[in-house]
Amino acid sequence: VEGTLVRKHEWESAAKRASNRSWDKLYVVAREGRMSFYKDQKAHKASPEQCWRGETPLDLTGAVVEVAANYTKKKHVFRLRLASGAEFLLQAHDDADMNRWLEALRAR
Ligand code: I3P
Repeated sequence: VEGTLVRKHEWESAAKRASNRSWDKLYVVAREGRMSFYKDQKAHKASPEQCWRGETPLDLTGAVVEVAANYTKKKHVFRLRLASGAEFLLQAHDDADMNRWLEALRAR
């Protein structure tokens, strides 16, 4: 699954709040148990191995996704919690788009 999402990093690990907490609009590709972020679709096509800001792709093994019901500042936001304890909020385009991501990420 791939597409544009707006991302906020909330937790580095279960005990450490993320330091960079701004929302970033990114192109997201989830496949083969990994989630990678790119500046835009063009950047992904040009060099799929080179992620945004040199980030390492997220390991989705054991990851959990849920609608971020307690986050009320934005709509269509879901939470991604990794096995490492890291946590992200991801804002989809609309509810249908959010459900598409939730289904795809749960189906892995
Ligand atoms: C963050 C930015 C986020 C905000 C976050 C801020 O500041 O304003 O939008 O999260 O609040 O720290 P900066 O852009 O300077 O990094 P919300 O949109 O959820 O309020 P937070 O630290 O309370 O998470």
